[in-house]
Amino acid sequence: MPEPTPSQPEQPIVIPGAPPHSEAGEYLTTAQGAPVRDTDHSLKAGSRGPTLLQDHHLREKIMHFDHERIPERVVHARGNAAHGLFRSYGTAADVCCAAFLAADVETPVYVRFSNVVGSRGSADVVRDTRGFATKFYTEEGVYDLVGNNIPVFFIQDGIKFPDIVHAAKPRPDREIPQAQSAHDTFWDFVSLHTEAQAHTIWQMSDRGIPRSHRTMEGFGVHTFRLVNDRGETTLAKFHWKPKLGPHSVLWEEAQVINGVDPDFHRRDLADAIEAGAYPQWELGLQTFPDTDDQLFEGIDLLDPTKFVPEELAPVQPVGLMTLNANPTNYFAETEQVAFHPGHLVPGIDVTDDPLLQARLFSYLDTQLNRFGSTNFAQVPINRPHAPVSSMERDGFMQMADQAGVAPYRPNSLDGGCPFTAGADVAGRIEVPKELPASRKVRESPASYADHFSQVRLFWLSLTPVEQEHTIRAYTFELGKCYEQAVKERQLQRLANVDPVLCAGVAQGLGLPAPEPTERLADVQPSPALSQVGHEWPVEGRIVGIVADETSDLDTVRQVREAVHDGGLVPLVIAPHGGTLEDGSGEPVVVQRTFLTARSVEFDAVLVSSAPAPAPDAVPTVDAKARTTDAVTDDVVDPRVTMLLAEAFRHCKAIGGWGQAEAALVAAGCPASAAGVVLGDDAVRVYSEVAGLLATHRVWDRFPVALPTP
Ligand code: HDE
Repeated sequence: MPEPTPSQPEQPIVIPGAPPHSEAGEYLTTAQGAPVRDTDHSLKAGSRGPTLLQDHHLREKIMHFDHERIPERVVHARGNAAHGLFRSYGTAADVCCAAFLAADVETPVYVRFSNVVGSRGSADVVRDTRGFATKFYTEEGVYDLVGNNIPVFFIQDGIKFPDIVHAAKPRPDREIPQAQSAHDTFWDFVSLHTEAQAHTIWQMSDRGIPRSHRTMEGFGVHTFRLVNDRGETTLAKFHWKPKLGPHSVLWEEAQVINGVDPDFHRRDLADAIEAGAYPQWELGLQTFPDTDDQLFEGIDLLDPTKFVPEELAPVQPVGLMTLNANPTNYFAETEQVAFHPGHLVPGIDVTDDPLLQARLFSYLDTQLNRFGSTNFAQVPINRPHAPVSSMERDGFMQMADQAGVAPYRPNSLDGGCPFTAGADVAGRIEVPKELPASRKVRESPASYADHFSQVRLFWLSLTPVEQEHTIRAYTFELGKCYEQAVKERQLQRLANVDPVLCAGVAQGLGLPAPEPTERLADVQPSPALSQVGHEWPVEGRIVGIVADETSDLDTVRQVREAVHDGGLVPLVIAPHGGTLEDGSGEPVVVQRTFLTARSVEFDAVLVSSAPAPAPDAVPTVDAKARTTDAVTDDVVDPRVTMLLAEAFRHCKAIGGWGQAEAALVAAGCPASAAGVVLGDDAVRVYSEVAGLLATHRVWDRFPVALPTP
């Protein structure tokens, strides 16, 4: 009998001498490493003859290609991701013993942002909820915080998840519409399941169309149970706060973006990281005493359609996450990353929230479907950075060369290894919590019956301009429905939220505004819910600079440098690609042309000239961009006037010098309007524009008039 040997951590097989897979080899090879001389012609009986079955290279190449796809995620199919680092402040140590939350601990992370409804190839900036899933590779194992950008969810019990998803996904008969909720089945479901109104109003607000993943908040949604070193428990909600602040696009921008750049969010994140403008989020905790009733200020902490206003429980920062590297391979990393809300580490436990409980079932199942194997945890992006010493064995695509002869416990042959962790460690994940005596029932607690008070709270916390956007979003979505009964039912739900909201939507739909069927809740607004009225850092924001050969290029160079030095991204927009030159100084490199630029890409626009129509402007087509009848001849390139008119309409800060005013006049933008800065000192003009950008948009350019009920 051999001597007992302890089990080894599972490791992928490393055969001595096997080099890593690479496309930079000396020559093309088959999957077996044999040299390939010709990959363009299959092996045939003569140049016109039938293909020979013996062509192994052909069969291998085609077989592999045929199997390149794995099933896309049933929800959150469209996503993009980045690597980064989480550095903990240590401020959570009193409530949570997780090693990665101890002071100054640095933990690698992989974060995947996603849209919920659309398929993998759908457009980015649709109105939808966004996923915000973070994998922390901690020294105690993988911890996944699988959250969204909205702190409440559609349903209170996970058993309804297939129903809401079937309702939100395209209709089963025609498979339309793609990636949006503006259709009958969605509104049918959410108006019948009134608990869904809590989530829906967030989605209809500007939160449903984020400007960037970099300007998105994240929420763990459920309440979790934290445990400290002394075994004491605290209930907590997780928050991600973006350093750049939470910002959104306008609906018209979103519609344009989905046409001109369906990969807008994906490109934005990757470009920012590549440019070194690393996005950052602070992780924060709202904490609550772990009382028997699991209520806080009357709010049921187990009801995932409820949030706790920050004014009642401030978000306490516990660490900073920086995303600093793009993935090398989309499929290997972003498509194969497998999150699970049950991937927990000592110090963090789940609660009895029935939505969370159902999620604990779902994610393993979904990974089995996607990977076709139980061994997905061995894919490099999913591998814990902590040693793995499980007794799970074999299965499809087993990568680990597991040593030891006794994959069972107890054993004496492998020296009893691996030993189980002590209660001091593992007991911090599965907290021995007493449960009240109860009956086996299919029902919800009475507190779950309140479906409108927080919807009203959210509505009343928005500024008028955000309320106006929300009214328009509901009106757009319901306006796309065919079924009159669905529209009327949803209007009835809005009547239970607020008369102004209901009147605005009713007006747009051409329907009478119904009376509420419930007494309107008396709630205290939470200013923290509004995205307007604060100032935020402007680093990483995009500034377009319109220029041509008539511009003073020295000034353009200076402004570009000032934008760059401020940590923003300057993009020169010119009549043609290549460079602008004036015979002195460095040529000015052009990043966008009048043809390729569209206003929606820029957070602010600077104008250094009034460029005449470029040779590639097509008068009969591009003249459609003309915004005022007063202009009879195009003195300014119509693509430039369109860019300015759109930026103006979308409340973006606009600055100009030189002949800029002529361009603005041609675009129909009054130079005296709020947020239009003209002057001779271009750098000064820019710095005023950057100041305006701190509030994201010039909100007071167009005063808001809300309907009267
Ligand atoms: Fe998910 N969810 N979910 N979910 N979810 C999935 O798992 C599910 C819920 C969230 O980037 C799936 O790996 C059920 C809430 C994110 O890979 C699936 C229920 C929240 C992602 C699944 C919920 C989320 C998913 C599909 C109700 C916010 C993308 C692919 C009980 C807190 C993760 C996958 C990524 C993905 C099921 C509710 C967030 C099918 C059954 C609430 C961010 O397993």
